[in-house]
Amino acid sequence: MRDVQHPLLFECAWEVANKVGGIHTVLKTKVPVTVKEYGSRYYLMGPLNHKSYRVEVEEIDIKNAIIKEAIEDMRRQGIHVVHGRWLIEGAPNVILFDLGSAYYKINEWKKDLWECAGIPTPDSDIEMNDTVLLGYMIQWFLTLVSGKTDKAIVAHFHEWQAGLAAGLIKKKKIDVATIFTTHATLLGRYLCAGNCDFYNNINYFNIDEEAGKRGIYHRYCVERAAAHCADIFTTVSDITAYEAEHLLKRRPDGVLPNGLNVTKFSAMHEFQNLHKKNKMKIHDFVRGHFYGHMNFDLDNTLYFFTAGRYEFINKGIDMYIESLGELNKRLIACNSPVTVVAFIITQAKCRSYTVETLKGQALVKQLKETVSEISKKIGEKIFEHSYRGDVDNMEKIMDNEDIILLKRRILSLKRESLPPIVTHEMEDDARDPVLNKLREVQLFNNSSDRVKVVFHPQFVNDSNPILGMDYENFVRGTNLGVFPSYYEPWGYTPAECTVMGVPSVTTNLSGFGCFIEDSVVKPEDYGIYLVDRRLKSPRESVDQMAEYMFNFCRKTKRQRTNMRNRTERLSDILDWKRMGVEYVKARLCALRSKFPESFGADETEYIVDPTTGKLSRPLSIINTPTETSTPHTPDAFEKEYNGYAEWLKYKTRIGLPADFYFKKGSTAEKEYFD
Ligand code: 1S3
Repeated sequence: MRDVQHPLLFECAWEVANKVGGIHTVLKTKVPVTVKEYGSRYYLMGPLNHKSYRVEVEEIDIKNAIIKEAIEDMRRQGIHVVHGRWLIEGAPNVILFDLGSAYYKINEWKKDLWECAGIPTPDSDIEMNDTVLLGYMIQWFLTLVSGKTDKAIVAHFHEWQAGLAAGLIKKKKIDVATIFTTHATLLGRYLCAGNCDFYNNINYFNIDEEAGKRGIYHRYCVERAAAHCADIFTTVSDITAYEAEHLLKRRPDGVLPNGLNVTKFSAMHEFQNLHKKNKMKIHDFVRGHFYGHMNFDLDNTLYFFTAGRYEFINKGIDMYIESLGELNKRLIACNSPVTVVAFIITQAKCRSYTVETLKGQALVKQLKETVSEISKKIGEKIFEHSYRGDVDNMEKIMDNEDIILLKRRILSLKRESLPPIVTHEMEDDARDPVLNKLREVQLFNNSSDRVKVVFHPQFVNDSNPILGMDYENFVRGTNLGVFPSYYEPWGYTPAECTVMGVPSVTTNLSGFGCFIEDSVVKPEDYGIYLVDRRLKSPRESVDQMAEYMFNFCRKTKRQRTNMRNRTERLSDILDWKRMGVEYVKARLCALRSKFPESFGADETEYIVDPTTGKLSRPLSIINTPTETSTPHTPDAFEKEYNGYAEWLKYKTRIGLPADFYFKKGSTAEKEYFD
């Protein structure tokens, strides 16, 4: 019998110590709570990224004898494995496999995959080859470890690239409990990006054919196999669970929503100060970008932005631009004193900054320097005159040459052309979807426009020569994040805005949007605006969004400050300390499913409730509430439940703070105690 009280946990993903997208954020921010629960029994595994691993990982000697033996076994067969600590909060163990070092086995493994699972692997798909290499290496390693330990092992795989190993473990009957979490489905992403009416047709797609048409049939096979072979199959949101049920043909056993590692500032006003400070920096950029056309008042300017992968339709960039066009008309019509500068931040095909962009920043910098030199000189002169009591010559205080210099600077700030829309040279300006949409809605940064646009086709970071801010500080300086996604399994961007106290727009087709709709009575009051993209036509959704934005523009400064306070208050519900509980449940279910004999009889009744399809309770020792009323304080809350002491012990074990309690009446609370 395996020791299920002290299991080893291996979490495997392509993005371990290797930043690509959202899964990296999931892993990195979740580490502290998982390390608290598993300590040195927790390992993250993924491919070795030669470019970044030296700064991401500190190589250390392997203390655990079993892990060491397994790694050495593999090394003896020519496999390059890096073992160390990932240099992030929580400093977890990481094991990274150098895919290249196993390339000599690729044909053997591809043949095996075909023979044991009927999954084809076309040579032309390099990502698929890498998936095979990673999957087989992980399976090889876990086979070695499980043969040497009597501890139960849980292997948690994220996304199809890592998921191949889940299928292999099942096929090869390795004694490891597996969880597969998909953060999207391959086909769902492709279908939505193709501008189809995805959700209304989800029942009718001929899946194999659709995957084949897009050249991803083999990848789809891996994803589907992982979903079916894992002991526990999960997704990140209800909406993706629905999609997975239809496209992967297994109903997920549970949903593991994404959390964040929330840093609370000790003083409430601190995040408000950060907003002011960073907004000033954005003002500096705007002064440079709009030089010669600064007919708007920065005190009455609001910054909106959208950011994310360049998936024009999936991420709703199309709808964002259309609504901005609409907002522009409304602000002009009511003669609003407000100007909106709307940023689009993504990673599109582009070259360097345009000369015009760099020139604008340089001119403003020169003017600033000139003014500051002249002010210094004037200050000194005023002091000298005042000190001598010479009040008669005060008016001659500014030298002629200074006046000429200043005039030159002022003249150089004039320009004939309109301020640019895009900050960079685009590789294909004529066919770029953002630029074309802006042309279509005629947002050209005209002086009369109340909505100005800045398309920054590269992600921002603090070494950026024109904005000079990292993403977090940029977000803090803005007023509204706008993410009207059509395809968004979770969507970290609005969640990140929330924990920074920045209001945002999201949709009821995004995992995060649905989660907020489920957990908060009136999200709008907390600065989270939900656009209905389920039941409304695209035109109606655009109108709804324009209306939200227009109303936002009509708020006073004070109202916006209050709203930021309320938005920030929601961050608690997004904290991993709370969200991580779902991962705890999934692991327990996987262990029970794989090793039923290691659990007491009362704990093996069911793994997944066959009627609801939901995961069973993680610990049977916690009984149902004695009363239906839900108390407000943690103490009263916990005392009303039988098994109060057990709940406390459980919280300590998984590292939840003593004052942790579920939100009154929340879905999480109900699921936990029902
Ligand atoms: C996916 O990344 P994406 O932006 O391609 O995974 C993320 C993490 O779970 C999720 O937030 C996002 O919605 C998915 O789409």
